[in-house]
Amino acid sequence: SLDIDNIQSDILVGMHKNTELFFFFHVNNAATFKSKLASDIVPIITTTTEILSVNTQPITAVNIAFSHTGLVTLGVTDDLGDSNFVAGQYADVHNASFVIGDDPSTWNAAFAGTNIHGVFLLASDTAANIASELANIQSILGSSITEIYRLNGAARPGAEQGHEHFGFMDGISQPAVNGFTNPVLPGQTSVDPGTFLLGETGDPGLDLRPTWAKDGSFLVFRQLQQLVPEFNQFLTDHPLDVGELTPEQGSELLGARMVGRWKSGAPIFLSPTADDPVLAADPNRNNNFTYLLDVPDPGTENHFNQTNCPFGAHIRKVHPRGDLDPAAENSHFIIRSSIPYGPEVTAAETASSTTSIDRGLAFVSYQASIFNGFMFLQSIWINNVGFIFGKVDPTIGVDPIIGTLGGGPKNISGLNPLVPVDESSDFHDDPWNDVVIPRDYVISRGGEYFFSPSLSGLGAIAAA
Ligand code: N7H
Repeated sequence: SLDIDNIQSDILVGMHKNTELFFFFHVNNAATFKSKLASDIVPIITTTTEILSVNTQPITAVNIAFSHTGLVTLGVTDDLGDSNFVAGQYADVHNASFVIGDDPSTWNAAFAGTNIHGVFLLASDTAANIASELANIQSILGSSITEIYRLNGAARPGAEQGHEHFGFMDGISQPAVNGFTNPVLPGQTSVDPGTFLLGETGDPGLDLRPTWAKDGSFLVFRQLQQLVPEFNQFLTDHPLDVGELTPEQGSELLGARMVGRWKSGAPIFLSPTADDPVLAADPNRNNNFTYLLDVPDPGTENHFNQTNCPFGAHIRKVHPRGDLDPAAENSHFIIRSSIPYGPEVTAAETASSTTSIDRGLAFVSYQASIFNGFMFLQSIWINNVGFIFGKVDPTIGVDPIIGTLGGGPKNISGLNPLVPVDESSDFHDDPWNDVVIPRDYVISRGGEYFFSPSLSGLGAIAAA
């Protein structure tokens, strides 16, 4: 079993709070910083054990992670065995081999380059608690750090709690971690802890890691802006004309087929024509499916039938349950710990169908290999018009929610459930590509790659 007293809380369970601050900093004085890290910061870092029980949860949970330049600044020169981490996320904007799809001109200046050395994650029930913990940390560290940027995340209010800004329930599907997750829910895939934690069984870089890096994880942070009124206008303008649906229902269906789940969270594969909030709320059923059809000739049907779920639906692109062989699928799991940022859409924004206030998702994923995790999903699956591989249609399209073709229009096949269910149809004709998404509704504002060490690993960094 895992040493969960030594693993930071966000990696395996998340922060379990409704407000979260991402505080990005630069280290000015490494010696002072390291001495305070050992004496005063490590003792306030929240462990996995602490977050698991309400009795031991702190008022404000605190995690810390470092970029590569941050570690170097602190005198840590060990190679962690991850080249994406070493180069930093900004370098991957210009990566010609693996396209994450970002336009550098939309990046927040704070993220451009490698100026960020570390990030504090502070999570609590109220912004006031976070402000007071931040003040505490700033008084401990004094002028040894400078703030570079901050992003305030918060759960959406009222009935939208748990839903991201487009309105879809988030945080439903996570991989189970062998030796940790208990119980494993129906439909959850169990993977080795080394998929997420360095130095554990299944770590793809097991031989490369310095001992102090054990039980740390790479944290990918992305500020993903969402153009909510524009997205809603697109759905309103393109209701799917299927059966007896009203235009409103046709628009709902289009959104659900882009995501792969209804706004409630119910998977469209199990409930293809209408939302099912009871299914959505049942953890024993809401993940219990693959995309393999239960029909007389599934081998053939699975290659072209998109009636229940488009090949390109967001949750199918990033977790193609059963579409690939298990080995190919299971090495690309990430643990997500994202939270929305920014206010609710205003009446003026709705009326004009135009975003004027920045809002979106403060995306966080954990993985033991940035390439196998975030990078692979983003470049080989999400932004690849040919993925899911092996289907009859060779131009499935990019992920309709977060995929990009340089900001331009995206042809996505299978969004309309009435696309051919007959293999003899000419799949190069328009019916496969009958919904064109005119622009991106998710825009990257930048991010960075970090390493979230174990508590003993933080001690080793302080002593470096
Ligand atoms: Fe996604 N969305 O609201 O449409 N995502 N995502 N994501 N995402 C998921 O199952 C969304 C993003 C994954 O196991 C749900 O928990 C939005 C990135 C993975 O079946 C919804 C953004 C990456 C899963 C959304 C965004 C991923 C997942 C369903 C950006 C990886 C689990 C809720 C603004 C690089 C899939 C759930 C599975 C689920 C949305 C970003 C990956 C509703 C709006 C960048 C692996």
